[in-house]
Amino acid sequence: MYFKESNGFPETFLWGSASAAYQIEGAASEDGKGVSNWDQFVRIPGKTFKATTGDLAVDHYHRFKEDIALMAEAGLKTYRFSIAWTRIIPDGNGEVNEKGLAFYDAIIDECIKYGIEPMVTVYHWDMPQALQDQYGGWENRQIVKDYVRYATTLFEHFGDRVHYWITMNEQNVFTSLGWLTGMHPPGKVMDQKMFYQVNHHANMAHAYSVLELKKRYPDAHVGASFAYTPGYAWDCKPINAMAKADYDDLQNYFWMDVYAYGRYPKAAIRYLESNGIHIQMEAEDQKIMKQAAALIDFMGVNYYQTAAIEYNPIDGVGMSTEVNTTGKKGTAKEEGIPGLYKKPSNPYLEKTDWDWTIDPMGIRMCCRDITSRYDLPIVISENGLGAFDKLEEDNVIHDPYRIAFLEAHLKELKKAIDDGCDVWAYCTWSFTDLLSWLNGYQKRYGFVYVDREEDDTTAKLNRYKKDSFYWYQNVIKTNGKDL
Ligand code: BGP
Repeated sequence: MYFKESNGFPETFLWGSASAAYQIEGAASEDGKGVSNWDQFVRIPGKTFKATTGDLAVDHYHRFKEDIALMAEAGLKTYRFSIAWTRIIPDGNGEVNEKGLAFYDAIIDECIKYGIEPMVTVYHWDMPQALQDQYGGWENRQIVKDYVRYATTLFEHFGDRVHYWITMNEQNVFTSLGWLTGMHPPGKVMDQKMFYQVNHHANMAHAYSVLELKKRYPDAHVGASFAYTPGYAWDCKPINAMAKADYDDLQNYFWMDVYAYGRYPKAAIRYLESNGIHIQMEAEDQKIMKQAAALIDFMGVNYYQTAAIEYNPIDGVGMSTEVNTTGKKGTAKEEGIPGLYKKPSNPYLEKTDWDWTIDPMGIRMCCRDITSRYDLPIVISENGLGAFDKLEEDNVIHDPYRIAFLEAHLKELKKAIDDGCDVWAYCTWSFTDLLSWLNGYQKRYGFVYVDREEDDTTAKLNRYKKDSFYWYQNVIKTNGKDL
């Protein structure tokens, strides 16, 4: 829709940036931290670009004061970060580690000192390896109890100062990559039954923790962050429009409907059952899912790209177990689900060097769809551009491509707000450069350059502000008025 005048961003808008513990902290075995599934998985040859690990990452563990001071200089209103379960309960379900709590106390207090609202992700993929070894981690229903105990420990300890909580980061991604494509731990390939079961356990872990949080802090704001890739029907052939409906039910609403309505989409469940996949539920599950759905305050959206959706014949392409992790454009492969849909390359959109489509309008599509379907407030919990950056003489970094990317997305987000979407926050991915799970350190996202490459031994770890730092600083200062 078109509006003659824009109301712009609300005065209370939370301009922010996001990170995740494994990607930023380092200090992998300090102060009692336990081993996570990622600490272990990255050691399997061939899993990550140039065998990178988060052992050192960008050493945020020791440099968080410097990093948060830079956030304050940029004017951030919120900082979204995740807590490493292995720092709080090193073996997943045993003793609580006071030093772990103290580390996040210090981060939270540092944020508050500068008037930055801490936004905490309970789980951003790094599960204690001990739980994998004890009972198979997410594959066992026991994880729900252990997760809820861990989450409740956080709510009780930090809930007096943290008003925004994200239970799960991209549940759709860690389950799909963990049990379908094998690219994330535990590295299982096309174990469809387990994938849906694991996902259900994650739904219950989310739901029970929402209830525990609201018992203690009824005014806390809580949601989950969904990796939302809106789909466009390839053309106006009805079969492609139906493929898009299938895609939405199985790839998007399969998660968002659970968070917002407490139920799975009917057509998706019918499809799974007709393929012999029956999600095992306990008697109370549906009731608990609904109770949690009634209590969530926002839909968290990690938005990076859109997909074109075309009908895929029964003998068509399957899921790809390879992705472009090198930054050599054009190396990603088409993928899909035979008999339902596939995702051909969209000829109308540019792509990043890692073959992610660049589609600013997609962020508005996300907001519009969530508003129409769920009428929930929205937190954009991630959005950003992974790119090669160059540190030049005098330690300057010119990244006009990142500024153009973010600016175009913010213009569309502003339109979404004019459309009536209740958007509370926008977090860029990321603030400093950090480790990209599978793509090493060369795929950079930050406003602040971190002087390191793949090899830990040559890492200098100095922080340098990129041009985009100053650009974002001005956007925040003017509350997006100049966009
Ligand atoms: C999201 C994750 C983030 C981050 C981001 C960029 O899926 O929540 O943790 O990594 O994507 O992805 P990548 O590092 O693969 O480029």
